[in-house]
Amino acid sequence: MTIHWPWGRQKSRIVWIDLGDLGDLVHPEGPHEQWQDHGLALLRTIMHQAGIQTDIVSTRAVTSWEQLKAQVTGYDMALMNVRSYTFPSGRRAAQVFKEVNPNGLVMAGGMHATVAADEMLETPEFDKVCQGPGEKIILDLVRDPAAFPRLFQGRGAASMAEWPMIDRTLWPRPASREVTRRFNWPLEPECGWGPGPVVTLLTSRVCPWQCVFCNESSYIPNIGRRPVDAVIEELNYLDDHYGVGSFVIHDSMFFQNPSWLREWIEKYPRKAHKRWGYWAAGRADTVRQWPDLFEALVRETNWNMISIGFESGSDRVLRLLNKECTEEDNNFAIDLVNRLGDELAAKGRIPPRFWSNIMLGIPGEQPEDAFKTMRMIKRMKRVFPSISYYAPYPGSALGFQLIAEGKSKMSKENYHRFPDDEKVVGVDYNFYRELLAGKYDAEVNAGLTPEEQRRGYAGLYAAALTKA
Ligand code: B12
Ligand code: SF4
Repeated sequence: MTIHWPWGRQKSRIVWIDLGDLGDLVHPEGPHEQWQDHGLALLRTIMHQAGIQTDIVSTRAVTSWEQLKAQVTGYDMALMNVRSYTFPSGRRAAQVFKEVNPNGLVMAGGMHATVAADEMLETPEFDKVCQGPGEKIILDLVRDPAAFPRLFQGRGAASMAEWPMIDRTLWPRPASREVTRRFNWPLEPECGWGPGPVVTLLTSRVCPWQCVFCNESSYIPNIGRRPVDAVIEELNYLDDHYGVGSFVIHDSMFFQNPSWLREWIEKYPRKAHKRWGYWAAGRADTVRQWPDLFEALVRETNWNMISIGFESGSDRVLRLLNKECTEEDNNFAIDLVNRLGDELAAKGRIPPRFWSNIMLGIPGEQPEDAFKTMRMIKRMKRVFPSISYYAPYPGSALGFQLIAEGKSKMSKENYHRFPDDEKVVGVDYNFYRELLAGKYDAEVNAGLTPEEQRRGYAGLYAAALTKA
């Protein structure tokens, strides 16, 4: 039996290995690598409720593979949720696990297993690889792994209404005093979007659009949305137990399904202990399609961090991306949020701000397209720009195409790239570095008002590059 801090004595023969870069829960570089994994929490909750106890370790809570080795010694089974950006740490963790438990089984599922099974199968340490959702299969799998072939299809619930409320105490703990102090475990830390303690939650799982850099609907099966009442009950429960400061709705697309949203507008202000502000995602075209619904969400439910996947300010690139949004849609959403922000700020309320997702370095993008994108960001009065160089992830149509053409620079060793890494062959990254450093401000500022021109100082946009 091994004893390892901070989880204490080994209690089970099964261990979940939470994935991410070494040290992310010891001395994180930024807030987003501290978010917890809902796939892991859901499956672990289901197991514990069925009487199958598990332990947890995390590659994020150690600073070397040797430390992990000591923590995983003595287990019969390891379970992991592998996404493309955690594939390198998942693969390494599987190897470490096998070194110390040669007869132990490693069972992995998750997005990378779903979209890049070939890479999972090339790694001999993965004994079982589950594609797709795992909630209806996890118990059978751990009870009788031998009944499953090496690669198999998972089974999901028809609706998120069937999911249990996740037990957040099953998440890994922050692993240094400094991080523990501000983490609010088992809730999550502030990241600048709203006051802590922060709750992350999901109300829906799949987005029906088909943007070529994402197209989740082609690999995440449809599943009914979580009932509004269950979302509010969970928030109230967490408030009773830990105190809630604000929350983050991790849905890929919150602003869909108008009847659900109307029910949310009707019930959340009335039934929740407080009208906590929250972060959630939408699209510019649907903001334009349902402006009244959007305004009501902002005004009545305190949707004050509005994540929009603008991606580009150029119609030409938006078409290349099959974004199905236009420059006009983007401008409509920007004008509306600017106006609403002014109005709410004048009343002393927290004005809504954009979390604006932007991609640069999209294959086929011309300098003028990129200038338009930067110009678009400057039209936003209140914005956190989240800029990344386009990354060809497997699973997406464009990602698969570039991988097949040999143009992806993302590798098994380094899927999870840093923002300023080069990701696609043939893209002039030097141009983008100079653009973000302000070299082309004259071109970007053309046609903008003096106030808009002043927004964003040299370096701000470079600093806004996110890990991707
Ligand atoms: C929330 C979220 C985030 C959050 C938090 C991530 C976290 N710590 O969990 C944040 C905002 C930080 C984030 C960031 C990014 N994300 Co993200 N994210 C999501 C999102 C919207 C939800 C994830 C989730 O909780 N799903 C719900 C749970 C229940 O599902 P699940 O984890 O997949 O688990 C299920 C199955 O996979 C399976 N399963 C999982 N593990 C196991 C294990 C076993 C043994 C078995 C049998 C089954 C099984 O069963 C589970 C239940 O059904 C997904 C899209 C989506 N709708 O899933 C994208 C997604 C995972 N992200 C993605 C990407 C690309 C990113 C970024 C790189 C984006 C960017 N360019 O910046 C960054 C990278 C972050 C980083 N640097 O670390 C991609 C991953 C693509 C891929 N091929 O892996 C997705 C799929 C979105 C997309 N279509 O592009 N993300
Ligand atoms: S990028 Fe956004 S809108 Fe497009 S498919 Fe993905 S989640 Fe949906």
